[in-house]
Amino acid sequence: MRHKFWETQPVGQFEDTGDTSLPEGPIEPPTPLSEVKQEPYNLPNLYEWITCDIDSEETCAEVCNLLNHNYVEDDKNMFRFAYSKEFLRWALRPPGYCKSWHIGVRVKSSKKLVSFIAGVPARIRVRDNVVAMAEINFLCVHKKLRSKRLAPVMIKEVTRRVHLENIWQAAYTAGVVLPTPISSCLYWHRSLNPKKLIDIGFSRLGAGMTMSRTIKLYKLPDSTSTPGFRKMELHDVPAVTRLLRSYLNQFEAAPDFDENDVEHSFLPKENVVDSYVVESPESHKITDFCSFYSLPSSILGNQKYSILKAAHSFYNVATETPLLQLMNDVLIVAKQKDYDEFNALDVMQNVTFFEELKFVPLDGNLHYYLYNYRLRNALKPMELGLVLV
Ligand code: NHW
Ligand code: MG
Repeated sequence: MRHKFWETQPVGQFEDTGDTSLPEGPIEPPTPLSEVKQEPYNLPNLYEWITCDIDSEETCAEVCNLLNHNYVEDDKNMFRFAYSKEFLRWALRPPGYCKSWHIGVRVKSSKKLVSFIAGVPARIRVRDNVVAMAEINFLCVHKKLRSKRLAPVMIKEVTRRVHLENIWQAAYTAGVVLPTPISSCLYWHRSLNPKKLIDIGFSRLGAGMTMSRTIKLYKLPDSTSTPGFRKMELHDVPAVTRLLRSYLNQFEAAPDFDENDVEHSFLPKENVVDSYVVESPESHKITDFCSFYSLPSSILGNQKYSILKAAHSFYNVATETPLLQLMNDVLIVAKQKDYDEFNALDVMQNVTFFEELKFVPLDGNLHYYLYNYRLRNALKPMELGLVLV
């Protein structure tokens, strides 16, 4: 398949796959800042660029509204991601975030928001190198403007604005195959509320299973089992940062978190992100950590239910508690918080608990990409220590 846009970009090209003579690292060197294009790319005449002020209640609601009607759907168009304003604010304002990387396109006459793309800064270690990157997310073009080559303009504009901050690499994920994934991962899913999931057509009764046997199969204990398992608090930030840094070291690509990042990304926020630690009852040391973020979907065209509450596994570190037991406790708290399902990618050590904890694979991959950074060969999901929201 030809990729008229992506073939022009500094990304791994399909024909170079397996060419071990090419070096790892940046594909193109940085351009002198004075040579970075100063004006925005051209848009068709009816449209204009805006920088979206996510602090503004009104603008944040507009972005949410665009995404909630036009963002990612499943392949049968039964569900569509439904981001909350609180979630967007959290995802788009990490330490050091850049307002100019929150980019919208409006219709000049009506001021209607019709497209969005966002970047946030992140330090990502790839093998031995910590690289300043942008994480790109929330690329969305209104359904009525699809297939008109607006997406490449959005991507070029965010690239330009990232370059203006002297950053030359980016990381992103997508369900579609583009040149060229650094890794291709699978989502696994664990039913928490099987009756609802079956009622809305998300899952089906297994062969020879009744509803009551299914409910029994997925039943979880009422309370967690690990002594010292509790919600993460502000004073845990240094200990959690140490746990994460030493754990993530083993992966080929992973974020380089500092305490500011950890406070922002993991301190619990109602309906956005939840994190738990295990504090040893004897030594009071923080020995284990686990977290998930909240990403509901709208259920399209169902009379009885409108929202599917999904928890997504984020980062987990087990040093004393077995990972399986820690994740079982996470499932228990997710169930207590009324989530309908729990999702996890097959990254890091997640495959070690999937079967035992009754996860099943979903169809469709999530592909990881780097912009302007070549890897000699694709990574196995278990070599990847990176989860983007
Ligand atoms: S993935 C979620 C993307 N969003 C959705 O799926 C929402 C629903 N879909 C849409 O809104 C997470 C549209 O279908 C979109 C495409 C906007 C997806 N990534 O305008 P045209 C992210 O947000 C290429 C990258 O006609 P359209 C990550 C496609 O291959 N490229 O299509 C975002 C083709 O190029 P090709 C994608 O359907 C990462 C061209 O766009 C893509 O009206 C962005 C067609 O454009 C995707 N998900 O709009 C990259 N989907 O070469 C960041 C399609 O094949 C790179 N395309 O001809 C780094 C930048 C920063 C660098 C800094 C140094
Ligand atoms: Mg288009």
